Amino acid sequence: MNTLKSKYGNALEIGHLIGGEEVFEGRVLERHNPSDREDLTARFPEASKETVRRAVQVARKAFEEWSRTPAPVRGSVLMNFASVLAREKETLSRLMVREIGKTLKEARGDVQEAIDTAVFFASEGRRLYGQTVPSEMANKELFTFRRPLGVAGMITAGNFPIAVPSWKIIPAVLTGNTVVWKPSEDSPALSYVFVKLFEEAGLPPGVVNVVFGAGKDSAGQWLIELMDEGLLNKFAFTGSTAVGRQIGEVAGRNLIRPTLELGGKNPLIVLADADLELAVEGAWWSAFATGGQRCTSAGNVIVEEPIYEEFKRRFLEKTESTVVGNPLLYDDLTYGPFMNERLFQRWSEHYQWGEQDGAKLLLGSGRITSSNPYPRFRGDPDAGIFGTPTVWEAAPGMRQFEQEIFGPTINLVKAKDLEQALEYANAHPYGLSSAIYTNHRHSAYRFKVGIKAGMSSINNSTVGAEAHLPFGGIRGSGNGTRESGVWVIEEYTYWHAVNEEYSGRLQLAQMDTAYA
Ligand code: UN1
Repeated sequence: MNTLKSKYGNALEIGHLIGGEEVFEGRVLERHNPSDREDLTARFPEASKETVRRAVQVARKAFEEWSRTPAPVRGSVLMNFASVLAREKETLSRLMVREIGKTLKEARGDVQEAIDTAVFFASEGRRLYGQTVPSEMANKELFTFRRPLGVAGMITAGNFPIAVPSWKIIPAVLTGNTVVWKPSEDSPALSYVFVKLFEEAGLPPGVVNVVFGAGKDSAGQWLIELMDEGLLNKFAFTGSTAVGRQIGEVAGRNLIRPTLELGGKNPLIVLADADLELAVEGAWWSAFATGGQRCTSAGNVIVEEPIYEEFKRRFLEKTESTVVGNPLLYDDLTYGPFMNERLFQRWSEHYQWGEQDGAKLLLGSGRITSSNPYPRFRGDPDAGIFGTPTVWEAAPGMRQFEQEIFGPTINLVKAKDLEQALEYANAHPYGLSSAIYTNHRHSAYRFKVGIKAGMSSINNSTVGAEAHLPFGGIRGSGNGTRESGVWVIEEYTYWHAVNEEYSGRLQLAQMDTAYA
């Protein structure tokens, strides 16, 4: 690693990390702060298929020793990692503000989530229990052991550049697997530093390897192809549903069970008996936290008819208080820039669909620039990629209602009653997060059993999952696998059943008495 001068701090000149060595192979790409597109955070290479293959081979070799290292010892490396991350929390958070444009407050939360995950799994190393199982026969004992799968390929998005990789890498490593990770091209410096800090905490070289790339025909694709060559034993992915399906297909024909955390179009229902102030604030934060660039961001706020107009008035008023700007220069922002131009382009398109499908624009005007100013903008709008908070009135059946937009846009949707609200809440292809605001216990119960989602909040936001609860979705949001908490251990291990015979005879189950 070399450091280079950049506008607001140093930039890193980094290579892939393979077996603890830094490998400078491939065309060099650059990452700039999306708030000003000038501040360089990293110069990083694009891995060829051969480079990715080498990383996989190194991970296979490292597996031999790491899988035999006792789980409590692996856990102690995680404990050290938690301390190192805590020591570097502020530096990492500030780098995150520069590299992906999160507000400092949210960036700190992102790093904290990784610290909490490391602490949680550090002690799981002492609890990686198997079972003893009674045998049908005397003088025989049966056991189960958890065994690691092997080499896990991972591809992650840039919106939670420390937290989400930690949900994957930490349990994978704790259970004795080794990793080849292709992080987002939006967060190369953070990904590099994450692995360097892990190695500083005592992780042996080759246990976690990083290969960089960007775009379609690149490191991520090579990793998927290497899975198809039979070189991987596990795959974990956070990103779009389309890519998730492709990974699912390749994994399926290779008999690998992938972990897929995909898109969302998360509904938030507000019933007439709700605490309106709480609901307005919760819906607003669910829509605009991280500028809507969360898979858990709310997509549709479904409001019961009697309070619809009142909710709309208050919600628009609240949305008008949203402060947007450059998070490197200002602290009190709701959100910063889009992470990249591609996400911005996708978001801009919804302005056309909205109109075409008959949705009604209540607030918002697209990209913030000096000729399209936003009154509560802080900084230089022309320098970065910023969008106005945007509110539509929409209905089921519209693209606006059904498709993930991944930006600061929310739809208000009117429903007759709870039953219709539930029907609408399920009328999209996803099933990740969801929420309801109500003071009625039975309505909350009806929602809990009727909603099709992996995660639900009662009187709280769709975003902000805790680090030790199972995270994940159903339908278009994933394949039912879960990250976080003890549940994720199932994703990185298989059960090994062992029987031990003490009788001195050939004793077999389900055999006639001649063998008993
Ligand atoms: C994501 O957007 O991929 O629950 C993850 C939340 C965050 C994680 C979001 N803790 O909103």
